[in-house]
Amino acid sequence: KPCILFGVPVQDGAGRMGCDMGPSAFRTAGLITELSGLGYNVEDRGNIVPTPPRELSHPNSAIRALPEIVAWTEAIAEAAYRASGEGIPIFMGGDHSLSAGSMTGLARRAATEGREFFVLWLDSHPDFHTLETTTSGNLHGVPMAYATGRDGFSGYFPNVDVPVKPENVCMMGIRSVDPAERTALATTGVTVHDMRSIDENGVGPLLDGFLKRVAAVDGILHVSLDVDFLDPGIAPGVGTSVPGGATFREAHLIMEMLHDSGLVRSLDLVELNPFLDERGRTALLMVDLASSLMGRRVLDRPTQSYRHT
Ligand code: DIR
Ligand code: MN
Ligand code: MN
Ligand code: MN
Repeated sequence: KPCILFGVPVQDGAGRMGCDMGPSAFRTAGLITELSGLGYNVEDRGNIVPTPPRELSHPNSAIRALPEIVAWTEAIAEAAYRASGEGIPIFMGGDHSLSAGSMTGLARRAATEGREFFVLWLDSHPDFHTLETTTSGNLHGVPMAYATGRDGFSGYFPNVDVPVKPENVCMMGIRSVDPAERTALATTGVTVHDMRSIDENGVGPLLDGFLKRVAAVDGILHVSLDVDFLDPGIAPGVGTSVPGGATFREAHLIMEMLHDSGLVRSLDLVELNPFLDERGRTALLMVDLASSLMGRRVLDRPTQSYRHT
């Protein structure tokens, strides 16, 4: 299957500017060459253009850039739905609000194919605010709540025809949760492996359990990788870094296991802020991780088979 790349230079969902340079940084860091080198047919479809924004306002006056993010979500969801019928879409962000579009577009694709849809969410944040509960007003904090069909988005965001089932979502790396998110997570079926859980169990066994669940029902898997999943020591190029993140090897092990599973159908690379990066090192690391996910390996070795039988 071809890799279909989209730049998504959205930055209005984040609290500071710079994510609009993300797609350029991914291209400059060599993502296309890396994927081609792995044997993929790579199509860079350029940058997504949002639909024209409409006037929209919400009673929560903290919310910033609602019309713009709604416009992005419409365009991204459509691109995600179409491209996932032809290949493996990779969304080069852009802030994490883009996942409102990618997840809902992919969920619709899965439903079209009669397949169960799963999301692996690699982030220090759950991004589980609704429009009512966000206090920062930054809409990169809401995509998971939106895609799982939580209340309060209708009349603002596009209707979610096919919500993501919370019990099909696995979050890893979580270490910054706002009070309203904590309450909501406690009563939904989302699996949350916070950093403590990673410390206690290791990423391998935690991810293995999730991949087995996906494979058992022949599901399709979307991976959403936020730069701030990684420890700020190795990934400084992000506006919302949180100490105590995933190490280089934890992140690569996850990517390698994902590749071996053969279950991944689409990928978001989000929150890269090249203005905050150090000579491109975060961009290069993200490209490295994407390459691992797409099949780069050090040695051939027997792999755990997750294939549905
Ligand atoms: C915080 C930070 N929970 C908020 N969120 C994100 O603003 O709602 N930072 N996504 O990257
Ligand atoms: Mn995020
Ligand atoms: Mn985050
Ligand atoms: Mn069967």
